[in-house]
Amino acid sequence: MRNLTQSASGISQADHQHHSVKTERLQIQDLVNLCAASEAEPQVGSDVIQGLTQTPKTLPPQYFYDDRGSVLFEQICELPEYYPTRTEASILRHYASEITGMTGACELVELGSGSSTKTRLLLDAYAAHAYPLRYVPIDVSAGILESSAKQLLLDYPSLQIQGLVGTYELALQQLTPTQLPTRMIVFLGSTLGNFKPQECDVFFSQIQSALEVGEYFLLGVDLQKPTSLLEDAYNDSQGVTAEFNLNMLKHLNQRFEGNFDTQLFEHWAFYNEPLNQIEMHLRCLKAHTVRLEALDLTVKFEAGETIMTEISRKFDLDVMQQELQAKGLTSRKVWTDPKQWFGLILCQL
Ligand code: AVI
Repeated sequence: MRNLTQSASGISQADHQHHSVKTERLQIQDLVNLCAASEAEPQVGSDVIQGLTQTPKTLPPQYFYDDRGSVLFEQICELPEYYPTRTEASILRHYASEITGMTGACELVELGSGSSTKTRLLLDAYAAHAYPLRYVPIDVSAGILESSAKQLLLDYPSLQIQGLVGTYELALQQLTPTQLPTRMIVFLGSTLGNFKPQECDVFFSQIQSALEVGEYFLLGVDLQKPTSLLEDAYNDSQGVTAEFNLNMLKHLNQRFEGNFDTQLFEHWAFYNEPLNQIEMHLRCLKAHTVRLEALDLTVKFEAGETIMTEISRKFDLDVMQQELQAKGLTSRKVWTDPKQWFGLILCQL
């Protein structure tokens, strides 16, 4: 893979045009700009055009995560109603030593690394086994990836980090062979739940292709539970989830020269029981027209019309293990919390 920086010489360097950074222990490569430059991704915004011109309207959830959206998501994770983050963290706290003991010395690759908070539990466990520490965080937000990586370097003096800014698909294709005995791709937070079944299938195939035989995949999944608990988690009393949802429109304005007025939309989230999924929408309050100049797109909205911005599927552990097995990913062990609200599955190719 092409490296965007010139030389290391032990001094921090930043190439602001490409957001790439390199020091002796930290390297960050911006796959988004690499690909835009090589025209590997010529259709930027075509997903927005497609989503807003169909009925009912949709927008892809990846547009939540500009720098502001990533900060809001971190706030969601701290909310009293939003149980997934703390439940998954409690499982990791209990079982990180067992998980890392099962993999042995291992490079950690994390998809959607964000603030890397839960990853620390795994890094601590690898450090406790006196294993070398190598971490490959992958995130679409350069800002959060860089700031988290720098903090990790301060806290783990022997840690080596190779960050990748880009989509999971791009990053998984770019993984170079690990220098450690094995590798574990980690996908926490039940972000898998934001994929439609067909996308999930494609994603598992990408994981399978990125791993060598014997390497690991650690998956965190939110489990099915009573509707009221689920709906509270996506309709928090402080309105952070509502702001997170509406921020997508601000992101589109900034990214595609748009004129969405967030005052003309409201947050709406509910649990679709037959499909076992939370659905998040933006509901239009008044008929109006929106223009996205950079996409040469004009969109008409009726009062009451909705844009679906996210699904968040809730899983069954047995079914999930069967789906993983169908891709050659054999479940080695499963851990849950006492209420069985969340599950962690360790699989091996
Ligand atoms: C990132 N993902 C797993 C979150 C979820 O719960 O589906 C995103 C989120 N949307 C609203 N709150 C949190």
